[in-house]
Amino acid sequence: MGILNVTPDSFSDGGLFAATDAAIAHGVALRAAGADLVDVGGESTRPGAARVAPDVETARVLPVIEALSRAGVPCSVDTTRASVAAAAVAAGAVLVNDVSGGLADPAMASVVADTGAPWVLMHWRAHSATMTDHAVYGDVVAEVRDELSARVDAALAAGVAADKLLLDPGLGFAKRAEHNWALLRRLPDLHSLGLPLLVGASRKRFLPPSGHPAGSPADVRARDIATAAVTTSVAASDVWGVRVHDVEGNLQAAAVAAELRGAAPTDRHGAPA
Ligand code: PMM
Repeated sequence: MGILNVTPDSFSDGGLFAATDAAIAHGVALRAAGADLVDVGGESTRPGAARVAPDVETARVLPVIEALSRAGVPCSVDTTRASVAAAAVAAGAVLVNDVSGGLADPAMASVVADTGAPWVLMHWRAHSATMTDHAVYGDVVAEVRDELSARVDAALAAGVAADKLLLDPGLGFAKRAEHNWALLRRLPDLHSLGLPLLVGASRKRFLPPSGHPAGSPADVRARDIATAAVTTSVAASDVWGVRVHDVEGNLQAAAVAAELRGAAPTDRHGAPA
């Protein structure tokens, strides 16, 4: 899954792709680099970020999803809002990536059930403005697993089919570095929930290196190497996907994991080579 943040304040692309045309071009490039899905988001979830109005979020993502879908690029929508998810699926999005796991908007579950779209439930405790206050755990892996399990129960109760659900541990969301590492170390524990897993470590602050000024372009891009290392490791524990900025580098990392597992090599879009 390639990341396309259509947000002027995104920490990872510095707002470079905020303009719709540039965003569409970047989405096409992510697909050409081998992304199975391009994840289009219009609201920054950087720690401390303020929320944007629903109409601003919709105006950022809809034209991009429409254009990419028309061009044959499969898109997901990264949103916690039911109204944005509904409009995005109508515009062609094939999956709803909800970082709140359905907690932020009580209408999300029924919208997802109505559309029949697959739904990523990410582990989440609070909106970005206050999430660092919630980074308190006894056993982080057990708590994330239990809280995700509760979100699955809520989704099923709302009529979403079990085979449409995917889970994500939510690295960096209400989690300090030690929590992120514990989740990566014990990722197989989350397989006990019996659903496909998505992992989003790309360029996050807990990864090395930490030497550059925080948020500088060198700092952000340097973490692509550590991101690829994480991908090799999680691919070995059989995750469904990784959400990344550098599609090409992470495909190479996944290819290494496939060789080490003795799995059949796949082409860039996942079909047997
Ligand atoms: N991380 C971010 C945004 N959306 N979605 C999922 N499913 N998992 C994540 O870890 C995740 C996400 C924040 O990262 P970004 O600002 O680089 O997009």
